[in-house]
Amino acid sequence: MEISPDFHSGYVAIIGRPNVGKSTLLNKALRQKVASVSPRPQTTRRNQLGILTEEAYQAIFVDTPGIHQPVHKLGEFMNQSARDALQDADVILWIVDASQSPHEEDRLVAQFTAAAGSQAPVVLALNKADLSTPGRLDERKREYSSLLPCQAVYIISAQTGQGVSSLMTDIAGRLPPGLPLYDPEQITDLYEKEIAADFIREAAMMELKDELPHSVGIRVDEYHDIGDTKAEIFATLFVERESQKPIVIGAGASVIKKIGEKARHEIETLTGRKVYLELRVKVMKNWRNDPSALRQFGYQRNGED
Ligand SMILES: Nc1nc2c(ncn2[C@@H]2O[C@H](COP(=O)(O)OP(=O)(O)OP(=O)(O)O)[C@@H](O)[C@H]2O)c(=O)[nH]1
Ligand SMILES: [Mg+2]
Repeated sequence: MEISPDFHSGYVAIIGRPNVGKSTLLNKALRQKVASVSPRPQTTRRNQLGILTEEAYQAIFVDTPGIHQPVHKLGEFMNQSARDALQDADVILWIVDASQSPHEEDRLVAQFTAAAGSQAPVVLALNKADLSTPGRLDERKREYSSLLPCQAVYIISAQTGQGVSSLMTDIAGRLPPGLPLYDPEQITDLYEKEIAADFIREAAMMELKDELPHSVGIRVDEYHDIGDTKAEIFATLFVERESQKPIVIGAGASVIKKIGEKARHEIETLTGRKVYLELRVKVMKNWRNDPSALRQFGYQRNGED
């Protein structure tokens, strides 16, 4: 790829409260699914880069966990990850759900962003426009932009793609001049093994109800590529209580089978390989408050052992 002398590159922190569509937008921008998405809040648990290299720019998006009121060490880690992304950002892309008025957590996002003291411009994206009407959107635009000074406001649907290319053009125009920071072929910073763990958790989020999806932690125990066309993956789903184990397994292993099928399909699409996936379920008491368990699941900040 030939790099033009007026190339631009930089980091774009995608921030917002849980469930507003941050990861959906990342996947849409990259035209490929690398980040897990689910209808439940707190799907994303750690920062993930999504690298978009176009002819004139490289935008390094940082998908972050939704900012919320934490009740576990895991939640504190998640909020801190989002704050780290704010520190390093050249552009802050604040996503909100345009089908709803601001929540308490949206105010928390605004506070965190203001407190980060970043010089980076804030671009507000009112997402899920497909669920709203033009009159309502005007009202939401006023409500959200009163929470934090924003340099630009876009109305988008990360799901349908409406408004996404105008938003990308705006962001590209705000990136500082500079050479690409990543190989133009690279799409994300996570290994396939880590994305596989996220896709298994995404499938668990879809299949399980109430608090249970949030109690699940995934460890990929073995990941073997077999030639160029196959992969073999062995993973463990950890739950927090003995009583949760039979629910995750389901009658006749029906639930764990469904989780496995969904996850296998996503991993096959990502890797282009035929995947053999074996899942088992174990209990690790109160792991969301256990620093060593959090490390095992990859929930640790850069530079921390
Ligand atoms: N109708 C509609 N649904 C959307 C849109 N964008 C995202 N969603 C849905 O909203 C839900 C949450 O999407 P995610 O991308 O996981 O949201 P997130 O902000 O990354 O959430 P966390 O990772 O929990 O912080 C999913 O069910 C998406 O399909 C949109 O533009 N329109
Ligand atoms: Mg997410």
